[in-house]
Amino acid sequence: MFNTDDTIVAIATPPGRGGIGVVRLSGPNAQSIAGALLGNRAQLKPRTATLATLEEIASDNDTERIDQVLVTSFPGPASYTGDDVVELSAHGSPVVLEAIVKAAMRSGARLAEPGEFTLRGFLNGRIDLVQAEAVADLVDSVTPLQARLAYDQLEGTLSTEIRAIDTTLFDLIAGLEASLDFPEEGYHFIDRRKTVTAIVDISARISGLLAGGRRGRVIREGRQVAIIGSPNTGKSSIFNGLVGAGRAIVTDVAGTTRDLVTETIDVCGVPVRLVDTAGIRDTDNAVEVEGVLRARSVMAVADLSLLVFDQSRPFDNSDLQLLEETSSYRRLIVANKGDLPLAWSSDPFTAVSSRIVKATATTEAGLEALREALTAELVAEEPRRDSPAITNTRHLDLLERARGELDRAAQAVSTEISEEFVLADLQRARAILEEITGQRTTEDLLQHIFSRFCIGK
Ligand SMILES: Nc1nc2c(ncn2[C@@H]2O[C@H](COP(=O)(O)OP(=O)(O)OP(=O)(O)O)[C@@H](O)[C@H]2O)c(=O)[nH]1
Ligand SMILES: [Mg+2]
Repeated sequence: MFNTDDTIVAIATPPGRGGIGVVRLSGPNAQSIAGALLGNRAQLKPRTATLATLEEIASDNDTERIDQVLVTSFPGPASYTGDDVVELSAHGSPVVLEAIVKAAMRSGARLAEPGEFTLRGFLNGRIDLVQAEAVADLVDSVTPLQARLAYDQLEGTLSTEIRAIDTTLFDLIAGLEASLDFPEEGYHFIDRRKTVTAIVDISARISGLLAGGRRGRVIREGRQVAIIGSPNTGKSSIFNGLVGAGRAIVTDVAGTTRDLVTETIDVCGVPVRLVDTAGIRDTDNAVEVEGVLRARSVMAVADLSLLVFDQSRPFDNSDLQLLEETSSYRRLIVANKGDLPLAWSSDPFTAVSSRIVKATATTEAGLEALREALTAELVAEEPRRDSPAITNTRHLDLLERARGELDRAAQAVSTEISEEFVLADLQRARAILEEITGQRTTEDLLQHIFSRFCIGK
C-alpha cells in the first residue's frame, strides 16, 4: 500500500491565496522533474534558493511561462523525507500552484496522499512515530501551549525518554537471559530482590510519564463547555465576554438565543469550545422547543457546564428544577448580574457541592472570577518545559499496558514463578514501548495515523 519508489508532489501551503505558495516534490525523480519544469536551465545547488522561471510545453510545442519561482533542492538522505526533495516557492495563487502540480504530474510525479511526505520521513528513519504524530499536532495546534508541547515531542523529548526506558529494560532482560543460559557460571538463580527493584524502577519511570498524561491530553484534545440556564440570565453576555466579541445576540427579551453558538477560546493553553445555548424553559414556540432540545443535548456531551442564574431575580421553581436536572453533570454555578441588588432571600446552593462563582457579565472585571474558576476547573498545573508531556491517547494507552506487564513481572519474581514467565512479561513490555516509537508497527496503524494529516505535509 505504501509505495515509496515513486516521486510525489503536492501543494504544501494552505488552500487559498497567499503571498507565497509552496509546491513540494519528493522521490527519486524530484530533481529531474523540477529540472524539466525549469527548462533544464537552472543549476540547482543543494539547500540554496535559486531564482528561476517555470514553464511548460503548451499543446503547439510552444513553451508557456507559468511563474517566476524560488527553487530549493534538498538531496536525500538529509532531507525532510529522506529522499530527494525539491521545493518550489511561487506566487501564492491557487491557479499558479495547481498549474505547477499538473505540470509536475505530466512529468511523471504522482499526487501525494495526506501525510505522505512525513510518512516517508518515518519509513526512511528520519523521525520516529512519536515525532511524526507531533508534526500533525503542531500543524493542528490552535493554542501556543499546544504548539509548544507538540514541538517538544517533535524535538524528541518524549522519544528519548521512552527509548531510555526501553534500553534499561533491554539490559535487564539481557542480564536475566544470561543468568538463565549459563547456570554453570554460578548465576543459576537470579537475585530476585534486585530484579524486583529494577522492574519497579522502570515501572515508576513510566508512571512519571503517565502522571502528566491526563493534562497533556486535555491540552491536545481541548474541552467543550456549555453555557446553560433559564432565559435572560445573561448566558449570551457571558459567552460574548469570554470570547471577547459580540458574537451572540444579546437582548432583554427572554428567549433571544435559539440556536447553538460556538466559539473556541484559549483557557491557559487549553482550547475550549464554548457553546452558548437557548434558555431552558417550557414553551409552545416550536423554534424555542428545538433550541431547548439542542441545549440539553450539548449539556449531555459537554465536559463542563456553566450553569447561569440571575441573582437579581427571585430563585424560582424552574431554577430549582434546573439545579436538580444538572446535578449529575460536571458544572460550575454562575450567579450572574452581581451589579444588581440581590433578590435571593436565602442561599439556594447550600446543598450543592459544585464550585459557585459570582459574575457580572456586562463588565470586564465582573468576568475575572469566572475566568479564574473556569481555568481551575479545566486546567491543573502547567507542565514544565523539560518534562516530556504525553498528550496522545495512543501513547497513554500503550504506556499503561507496558506498566501493566512490568507490574505483572515484578509480581511474578516475588512469587517465585519460573523465570521464563518473568522474561515473557518483560519482553511484552518492550514490544509495547516499541509500538509507541514505531519500531514495531502495522500498516493499519500507519494508515490510521497518517490519514489525519493534511496533503502536502
Ligand atoms: N445588569 C446586568 N445585566 C446583564 C448582565 N448580564 C446580562 N445582562 C442583561 O440581561 C439581558 C439578557 O442577557 P442575555 O445575555 O441575552 O441573556 P441570555 O441568558 O442569553 O438570554 P436568552 O438567550 O434569552 O436565554 C440583557 O439585557 C443583558 O444586557 C449583568 O451581569 N448585569
Ligand atoms: Mg442568549
